[in-house]
Amino acid sequence: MNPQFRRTVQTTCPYCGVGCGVLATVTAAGVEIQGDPDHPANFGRLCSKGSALGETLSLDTRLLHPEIGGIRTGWDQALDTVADRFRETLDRHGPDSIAFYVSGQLLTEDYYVANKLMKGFIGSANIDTNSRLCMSSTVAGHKRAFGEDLVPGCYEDLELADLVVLVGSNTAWCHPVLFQRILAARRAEPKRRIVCIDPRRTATAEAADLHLPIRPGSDVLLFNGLLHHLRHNDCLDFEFIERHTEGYAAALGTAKETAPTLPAVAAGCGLAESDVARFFRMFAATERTVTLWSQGVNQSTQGTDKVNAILNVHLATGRIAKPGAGPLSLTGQPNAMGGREVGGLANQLAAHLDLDDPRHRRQVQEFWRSPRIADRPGYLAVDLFRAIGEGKIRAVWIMATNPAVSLPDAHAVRRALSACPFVVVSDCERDTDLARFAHVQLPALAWGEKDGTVTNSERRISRQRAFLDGPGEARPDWWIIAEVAKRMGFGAAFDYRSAADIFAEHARLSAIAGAGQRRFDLSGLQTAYDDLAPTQWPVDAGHPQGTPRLTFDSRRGRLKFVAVRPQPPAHAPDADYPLVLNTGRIRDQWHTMTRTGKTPRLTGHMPEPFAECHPADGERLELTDGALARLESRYGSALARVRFSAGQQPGTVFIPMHWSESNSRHSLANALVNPAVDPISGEPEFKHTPVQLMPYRPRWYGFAIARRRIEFPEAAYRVVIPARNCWRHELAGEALPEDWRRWTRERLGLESDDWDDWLEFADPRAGRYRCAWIVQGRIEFALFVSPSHELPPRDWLAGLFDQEALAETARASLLAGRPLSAEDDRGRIVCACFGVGDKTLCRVIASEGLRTPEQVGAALKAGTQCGSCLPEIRSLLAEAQR
Ligand SMILES: Nc1nc2c(c(=O)[nH]1)N[C@H]1C(S)=C(S)[C@@H](COP(=O)(O)OP(=O)(O)OC[C@H]3O[C@@H](n4cnc5c(=O)[nH]c(N)nc54)[C@H](O)[C@@H]3O)O[C@H]1N2
Ligand SMILES: Nc1nc2c(c(=O)[nH]1)N[C@H]1C(S)=C(S)[C@@H](COP(=O)(O)OP(=O)(O)OC[C@H]3O[C@@H](n4cnc5c(=O)[nH]c(N)nc54)[C@H](O)[C@@H]3O)O[C@H]1N2
Ligand code: SF4
Ligand SMILES: [Mo]
Repeated sequence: MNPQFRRTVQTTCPYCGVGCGVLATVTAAGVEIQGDPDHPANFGRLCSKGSALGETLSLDTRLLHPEIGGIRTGWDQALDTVADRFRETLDRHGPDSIAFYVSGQLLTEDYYVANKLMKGFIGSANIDTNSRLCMSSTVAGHKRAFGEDLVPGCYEDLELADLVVLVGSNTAWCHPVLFQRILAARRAEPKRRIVCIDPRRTATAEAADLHLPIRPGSDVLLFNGLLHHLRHNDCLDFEFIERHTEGYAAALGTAKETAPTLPAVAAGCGLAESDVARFFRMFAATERTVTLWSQGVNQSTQGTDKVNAILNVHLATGRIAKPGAGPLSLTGQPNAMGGREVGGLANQLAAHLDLDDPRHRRQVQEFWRSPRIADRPGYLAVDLFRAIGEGKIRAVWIMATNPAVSLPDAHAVRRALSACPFVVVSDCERDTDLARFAHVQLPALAWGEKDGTVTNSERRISRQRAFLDGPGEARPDWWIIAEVAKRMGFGAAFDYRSAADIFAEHARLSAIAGAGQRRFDLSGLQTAYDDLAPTQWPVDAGHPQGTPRLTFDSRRGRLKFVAVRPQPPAHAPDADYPLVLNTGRIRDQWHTMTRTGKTPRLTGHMPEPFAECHPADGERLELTDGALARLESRYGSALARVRFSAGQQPGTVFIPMHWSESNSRHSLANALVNPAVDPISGEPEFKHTPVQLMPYRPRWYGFAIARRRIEFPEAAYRVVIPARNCWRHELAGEALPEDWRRWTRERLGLESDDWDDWLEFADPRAGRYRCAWIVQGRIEFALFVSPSHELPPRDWLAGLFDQEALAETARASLLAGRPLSAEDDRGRIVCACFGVGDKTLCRVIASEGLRTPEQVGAALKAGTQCGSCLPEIRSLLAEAQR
């Protein structure tokens, strides 16, 4: 490439539903990433994950060619195989024997085509999506309250609100740029308040003015209590209730009955009465209130009811779709919303039309000119995989999601997949846990290569634009689906030349839906696809520039209160499984880590799977902070590093969802999680599984740092972590090798005279062993083994792999197993942008007497770029001042 060459493309971040605009500049040296100052979601900001996008584009683990049975093949052969097999299954076993399982990470155009093929041409509604695991409770709640899946407000409301209530959302880590917008608004107007309702004291809770560490699962009670309180204190907007809503009396009646008094609410939610009272007073007194929520609400067997309990208080106060006031669901995936618009769920049609309405079905069928149309809901995600296991579904196509990792009761899902006669997987990566079950693997273009649109949490449609050439034989998802459709004999309806063609068709269908009173309507989109600026739907004749806030008037039907009753989670802890397992996300990793797990910038913050519990529980259970623990539920078991945290409620344990067999052994969160689902939405209860937690006592702990990934098949616990010039392997084992040197050399595949310079320290009686292999002055490999989890600092050792020639002092400290000076150990990475660790931060905060994040930024640069680490820097500062 010409070294002068620079080309900047405006695109959208492929991670969370904030939907930040990104400027990607291709240079001879690589891809530079910046926030797009003109994008209204982020105005130039990016979080740690977005900033690191340029480092996740390597091709070494990509799937670049179609494969059948793990063997490379050509597109024709692969597509014919898929189409023939689907056609044959359809003819022999009927439309419902085939299923698609898709994803909120597909672009709208891909999603539209997948849904069209399944519902209109194969003729089944057996297409569900990972959004079932994510937003389906909100979709169901919206439909109950609004008659349609509508997000009334927009991000600007967060800056206009005087009170922001965050329910079951770790916004600081999961929607970081929005969280920064909320914090900036509070800085600008200090009377503004933030309330966080979460059983854990998260980074979000740390930054809030009031944290309500609610008993897991009790949100309906809290919001019923709030509704009752608002009525009791005469804070309702009766004019709004009368003009726009129905069902108020019943909802209030149920709220009164189930949440009779403040003490009853506080006791039921496990909260201090004074805290509940303070929250209720704040809510009552603040007209401009926005309530945001995500998975602490949705992923519950009461998820839909939780959503309606929240919507009820907004309807009752008329605080909806007003500047600075309204309910706002935070969507997880970049295109969770787009999927909802194309009807990608098994109980939707397309363009917000209803599967169970014969008129809607006819409209869509006529528009598609399709031979048939699904006329009843298909299987919802968890049931879909159950049906695969039972042999009811005989062929499944999975796109852009990894159910072997992300569905609850993962072992059952894996059994189902291995029993399924035909599994097709479209992905960008080659070696995922799911790939092992695929009969056919189809290589999809990835972010930066593909072209299309996504819709963020505030209904804003933005373009993702390609800035890289597609590698190998990878193709856009829509193309792959359309090719299969053509080969199944549905050619005419799938003859698209580009994503733009598909979007135009989708917009035309939305116009039909819009004319029939649906709010989802893109009929007014005038600009050419390529130039499409970020726009909020509906875009119709009345709103050619899009619509920041929806208006509600009775012409479109009344908004509905839903009477909701608090229910306990599906499974209560008992003597065998006494703790409640909560699962979720960490700041710098995205789901199964296929992209964020590639860059050391993002793996440093929380490199290993962990189980966070209250220190009192930990001590009672004889756990040791930093050692390993074993978790067990009725469904499976997992290993994780123990972290004591006073922010974790006694009786609960939290583990992250991210680790899989591809990068760890025995640390799969969903091996533990129960498959209970919300009866209305079908969304799984990822946040509440009874488990047992106990010390795991391996014979040895160790870690190895190497220039490449090493299998270590005997290690019962093994986590692989990419670092800058090496791979870290965290290990623990149950069998003690007789001879560590021989064991090590076998793992490295070394012949007896292969090694050059081998440093070694062994104390077999104490169970300690250390070695380092140096080739031509450069370190190749180091292993540290001990009977306890206390081992030398990894960051420092990994840093030695940056040296082209190992310094003499480094050799000495290698064998001593510790850095010669404390400064060499920066500790665990806190600031991902500048690689600043917790030990460095604590040292400098103490030695220079720093008191504010600004001072820390001036001294170490930490926190000055993306700001995702500011909540943690603030807690380190607070600790230092304690
Ligand atoms: N860094 C990062 N960001 C992401 C993602 C990621 O993988 N990594 N994924 C994206 C996706 S797809 C999603 S869906 C979002 C999810 O974003 P969030 O919903 O913010 O993330 P989670 O960590 O799943 O869960 C949120 C919180 O719910 C709390 N919770 C558990 N039980 C209850 C309860 O009964 N009541 C209440 N009130 N709270 C409870 C948990 O303690 C947790 O802190 O994040 C998006 N953003
Ligand atoms: N225990 C527990 N489990 C959970 C959750 C939880 O909180 N706790 N949260 C749930 C939620 S909210 C979600 S959203 C899910 C997420 O779970 P998944 O969707 O399973 O996780 P991802 O790692 O995002 O999977 C995306 C896959 O698509 C591939 N991919 C990326 N881009 C493309 C593309 O353009 N085309 C194709 N074909 N493939 C692509 C990636 O390589 C990756 O393999 O997890 C759910 N599971
Ligand atoms: S907040 Fe971060 S992950 Fe989410 S869209 Fe913006 S840059 Fe991407
Ligand atoms: Mo999600």
